[in-house]
Amino acid sequence: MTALSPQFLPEHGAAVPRSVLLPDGTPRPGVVPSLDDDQVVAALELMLLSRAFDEKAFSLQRQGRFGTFSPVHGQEASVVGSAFAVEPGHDWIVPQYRELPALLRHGLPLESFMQTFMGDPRGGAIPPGVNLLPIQIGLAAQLPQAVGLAWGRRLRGDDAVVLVYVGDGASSEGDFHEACNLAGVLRAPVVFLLQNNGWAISTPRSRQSAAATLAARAPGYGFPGVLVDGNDLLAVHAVVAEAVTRARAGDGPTLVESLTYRVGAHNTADDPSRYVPGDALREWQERDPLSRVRGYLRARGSWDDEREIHAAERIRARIDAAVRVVESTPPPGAPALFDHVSAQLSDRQRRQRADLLAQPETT
Ligand SMILES: Cc1ncc(C[n+]2csc(CCOP(=O)(O)OP(=O)(O)O)c2C)c(N)n1
Repeated sequence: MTALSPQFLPEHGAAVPRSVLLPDGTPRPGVVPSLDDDQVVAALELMLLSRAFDEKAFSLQRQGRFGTFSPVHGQEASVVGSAFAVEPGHDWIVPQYRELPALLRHGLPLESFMQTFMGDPRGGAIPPGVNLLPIQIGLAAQLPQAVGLAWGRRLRGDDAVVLVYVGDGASSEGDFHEACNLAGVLRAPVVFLLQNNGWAISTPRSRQSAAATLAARAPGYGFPGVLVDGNDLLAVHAVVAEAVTRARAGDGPTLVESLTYRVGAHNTADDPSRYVPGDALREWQERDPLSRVRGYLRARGSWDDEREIHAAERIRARIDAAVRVVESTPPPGAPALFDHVSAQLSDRQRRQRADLLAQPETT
């Protein structure tokens, strides 16, 4: 039995993805995990934080205290497993917009992320030494930037690797092709983590591409494509770690297709019950990535109910503290709209800023 059998993947074709853990968390015979127990515990706590934050963000959004947010629910193993394969402070992460736990792992304060969604543009400032690009809403625009960043680091003589996230829908954009093509030609040290979560809002994967798998596109660009069970933390970590090793050694890019499922809504403005079939949703709910890691750790004596309760308490306290900090921070004032937009303001922008400052109600 494989961890992700083809019958669970009606719209993904019959290719069998790489897996390490069976759905109950039992390792496949002969597979050596690429993370030790302390690391898996840290990864599980980050997955739990992400799940709790999804709920909090929905609640705050419904109260008018938070903007439009895209939850990670169902994709935690895909995001966290990949993020654990790159080194914070040395490697780079270039997100799409559904990767909060990867950003936290790489050093972004939760408060900064929240500020962005609570209308404070200062949240977009990434602290020095935190190797992240901002979240990207314009689909696939992050990909050419990631390739440029990777190639730039290589030209400067360091061995940093860039991990860039992209959705199945965004992979139909021209920027995806251009980025992969250039990365292959340059042998840029970049790992494309394509999160195939089955949907691009209400457009199913089957309408994105006639290819049996999205990973199958990679050889056309001259580099490997790997299909992995995206609900299997240890499989995602192992596959991305191998791709990072290749990239660091100068052997070029890898396209990793992480097969997962968007169990929740596209975002806080979406109603998936109008288009996601109930039976597919139920099948994927049973494949919960958190339960699989819990099962694995419990069998090794590294997780139990008490640890779960303590982790939940710590997480709740951390999220509540972040909400308090952001909500008690005085707003920056309207002229902040002009800060950090470009290195130097144009004459027109300077005039607009002065006009804004001249208005009595502007703080
Ligand atoms: C260039 C562009 N076109 C359209 C949109 C509107 N849009 C926002 S999210 C989205 C779906 C993206 O799906 P996918 O890349 O699979 O990522 P997911 O949201 O499923 O994680 C679309 C069409 C956009 N943001 N940018």
